[in-house]
Amino acid sequence: MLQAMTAAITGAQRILLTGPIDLDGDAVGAIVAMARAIRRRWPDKAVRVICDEALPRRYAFLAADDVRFERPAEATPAFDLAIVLDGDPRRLGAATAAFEAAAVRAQVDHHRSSDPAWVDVAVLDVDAASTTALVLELCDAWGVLLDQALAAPLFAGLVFDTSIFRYRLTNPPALRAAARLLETGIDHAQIVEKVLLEQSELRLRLRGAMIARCELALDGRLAWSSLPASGHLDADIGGLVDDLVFVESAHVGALLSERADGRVKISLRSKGAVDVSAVARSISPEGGGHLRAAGVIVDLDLEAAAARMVAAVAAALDGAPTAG
Ligand SMILES: [Mn+2]
Repeated sequence: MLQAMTAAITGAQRILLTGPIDLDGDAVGAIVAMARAIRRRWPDKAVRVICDEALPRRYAFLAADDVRFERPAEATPAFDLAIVLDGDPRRLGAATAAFEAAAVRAQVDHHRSSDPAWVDVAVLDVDAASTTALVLELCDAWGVLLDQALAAPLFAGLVFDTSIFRYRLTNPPALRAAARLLETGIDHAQIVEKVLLEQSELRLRLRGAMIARCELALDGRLAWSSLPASGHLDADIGGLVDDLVFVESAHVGALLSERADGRVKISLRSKGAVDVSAVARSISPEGGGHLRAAGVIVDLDLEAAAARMVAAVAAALDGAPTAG
């Protein structure tokens, strides 16, 4: 798995790194660390980062000036190798064309919804706590020295995806990786603050609106809420759904958010009895994610999206062993 990726990079000159739409802390951390690691190991390679969106401001501190996040341009010549990190080729948005045009397509990911058949080279491990944990394995395989420039983005991905080592994905390899990253002297508390704890005034108010509009359904087993379009971005509400799933009676939490493009993003969380990655896929084939955290974007208005979501969760709860 790692050898195939190493061979693909060795055989390429022009390398594209990309990530899924709605870049999160793990995607950004994985892309930044991967770009730096490839340049260290192969200084002659030309590495570019092209994503659907600009680098979210929250993560700007991870990228410095050496890793520039470009938006897709019409006249980009084809790459020898394109690598999508922390996502799959179906969710690249405007970066899809650049990815598809590459001679060799590769993926580094830990999502259940990913299928290695979609790419030529896959480093795929659903047990990895974060995609950055897999990038760390690549760094080790390449003998790249772990310093703060690599450790900070790698740590950002780990704490983002485990929500500071709380979620089940937290495992001994993740904690060993974290210990190694801290040994480089990174300011881990500051990374946690910037990546997860700091929030804008807008986000605080959206959280309030979400809580005020929360409803319990399916005998309290579903706690859900919705946010009409208010100029907010997906990045403003990422993770707010966590508040919903931890309502005592709930097995599933769901937050529906109306996007600027008129579509509705459905974010799903589970305490474990229900596989919300399967729920997301039952709502739309484009849905996906992890067993306990998943999402899907639908072309419906808020009301219709809510009805579709409640029906899908009801069906999943009926099939779940601890439901009822
Ligand atoms: Mn991830």
